[in-house]
Amino acid sequence: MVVKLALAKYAALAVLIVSNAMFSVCEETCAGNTAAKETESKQGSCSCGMNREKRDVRDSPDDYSNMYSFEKKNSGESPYRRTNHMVLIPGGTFTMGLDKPILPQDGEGPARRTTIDSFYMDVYEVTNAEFEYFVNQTGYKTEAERFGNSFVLDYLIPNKIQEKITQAVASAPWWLPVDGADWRHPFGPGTTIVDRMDHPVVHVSWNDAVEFCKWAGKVLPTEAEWEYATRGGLENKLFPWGDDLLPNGEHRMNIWQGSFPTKNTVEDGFETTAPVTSFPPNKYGLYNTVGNAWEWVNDWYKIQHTSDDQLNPTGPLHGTDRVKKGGSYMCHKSYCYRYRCASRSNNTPDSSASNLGFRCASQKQPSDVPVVEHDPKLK
Ligand SMILES: [Ca+2]
Ligand SMILES: [Ca+2]
Repeated sequence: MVVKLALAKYAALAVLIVSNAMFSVCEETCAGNTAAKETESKQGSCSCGMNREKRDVRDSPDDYSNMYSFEKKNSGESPYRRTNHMVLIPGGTFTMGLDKPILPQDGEGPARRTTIDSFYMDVYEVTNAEFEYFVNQTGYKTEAERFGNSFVLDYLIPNKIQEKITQAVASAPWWLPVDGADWRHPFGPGTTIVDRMDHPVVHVSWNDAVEFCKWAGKVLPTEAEWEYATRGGLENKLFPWGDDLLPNGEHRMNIWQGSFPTKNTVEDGFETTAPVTSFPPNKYGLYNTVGNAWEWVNDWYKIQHTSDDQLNPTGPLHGTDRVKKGGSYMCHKSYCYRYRCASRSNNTPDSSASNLGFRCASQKQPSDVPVVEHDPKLK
């Protein structure tokens, strides 16, 4: 029987044990602080609940990669149109974070002037096609595949699968761990990516994302790089195109319309993930930074920041969770107002879910990767 404890959502110890203790919730983000209590009562659940138990967190991706020796299984070309393009993000100084944070419990503030050197950023979220190409070449198995499960929104799980699930998460009862859910089976066994090869890959952990970027000759962006690139040269705007959610009445990203988590009216055209080429790009030519899939960035997560000026910040030296940015198709303002440039959330590096993906960056001119030009008028 599926156990859902919505009434216990904000219990002090937000750990629900049904059959065995495999999962815990991120108490810090869900519990928040007293100053943020009112906001927090409506927020803080969209990303929690899908942290794995912190039994397998490693301090260094190098430690992790030692577990694998990639085999060159297939050196053929990808049968799909490649979407590994990058764009040069011109260096500059911007205001990172907010002096009046909308979700203070997430560490959105304070604002700090932050200078970023020029770097290259993937134009698109990494797609299923690109990830399959990586897997075909290397034989890589994701953590969800090795753990044997991953988190899926209950609304999207076929009934036959849902009936067998015996665990849920107190802070976010709509997240269910599904045996056999992984990047090839985004909603569980029997589901497929064949009709969504140009959608963002999901069910990839931070560790998986690092391994992909390494294979591609790239790295994960820092949080500051991600936010700088997402803002597209606009200062202090909520979204990559400005402050208006629906400029000229048009949807500009893939989030949730309706009533979360039970009714999605799909006014933006997409119930789950969308092709990574959907919606207009920002002024740096980047697509779907906000919405569609959450995106891992390199930094460890903390919620306290200095207001001092920053130069190419790389985040804390240590931590337990990694930062993710941009929100996803599951975000609704009432529960997860995190589809803004300054929004942030966190998960343990081995966590995975049906709305969490990534894109890569590079500090140097990437080799063997197409670099596209953004409109020079928009510098
Ligand atoms: Ca949508
Ligand atoms: Ca995104």
